[in-house]
Amino acid sequence: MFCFRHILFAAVIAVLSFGKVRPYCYKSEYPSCNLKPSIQAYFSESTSYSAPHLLLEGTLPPLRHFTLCTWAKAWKVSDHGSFIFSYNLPQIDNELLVGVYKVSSPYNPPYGPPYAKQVYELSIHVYNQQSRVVCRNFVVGQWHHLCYVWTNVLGRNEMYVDGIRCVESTTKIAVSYIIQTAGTCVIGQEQDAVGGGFDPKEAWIGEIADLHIWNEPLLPSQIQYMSRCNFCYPRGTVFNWLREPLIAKEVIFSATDVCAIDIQAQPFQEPDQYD
Ligand SMILES: [Ca+2]
Repeated sequence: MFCFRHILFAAVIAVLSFGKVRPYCYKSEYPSCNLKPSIQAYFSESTSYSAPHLLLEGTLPPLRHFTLCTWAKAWKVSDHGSFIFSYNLPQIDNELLVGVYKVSSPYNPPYGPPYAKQVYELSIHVYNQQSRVVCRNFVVGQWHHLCYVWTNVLGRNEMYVDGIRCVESTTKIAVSYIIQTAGTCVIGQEQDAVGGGFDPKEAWIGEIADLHIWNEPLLPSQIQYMSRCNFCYPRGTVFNWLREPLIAKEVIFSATDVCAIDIQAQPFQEPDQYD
């Protein structure tokens, strides 16, 4: 016959068992586990000045800080910049813009011998002020987890490839600025007008999956965690991939192979950043 003590004991056992089988989470306040990236968007090379792109129907709230993270595979990167996410206001070009640049000149690092491989830079614009930084583990034709972090506190910003911060110093931008709301978000093209003014030389050519934006600077440990495909991390607080209404023009959606391998069976290995 059950009594209160039996019920309490069963409840304790149930809680302990549940704790054992739950996937590992970065923090207990992030209960959204098993959110494996499922859909990727493919942006083909185009000579058109209007496509391909995703136009979001929503806007961003005012932002004193942000973190934008996405999985991205580039098939070609331009020395004009290949842009992933563009946010424009009628009166302000490049209110928030992130992308990747091909460095056209030979790269001489501040220490060590000249770098022989093709080098790429990640780039953030806020309020049309730009910060670029060399990220030596970025490679064309491979999936990478890219993160862009900016705060208006002294205009600090950081960029990450596969959970590793691009180590050279960045330019402080948009000190004390608050990114304005009521702008227009475009994925895969760089706006020079609201919702348009695209240039094919600045388009993203490749795949994008699981793009999220948070209204806070995430910690390096959180970013590294996300880059490891543990499928249990906070979703974007101000933009959540394919959860917002959008208009797609000449973009091909398909199931993604990002994080297709169970990372628990494939221990994470840091890319060799200094080879
Ligand atoms: Ca622009």
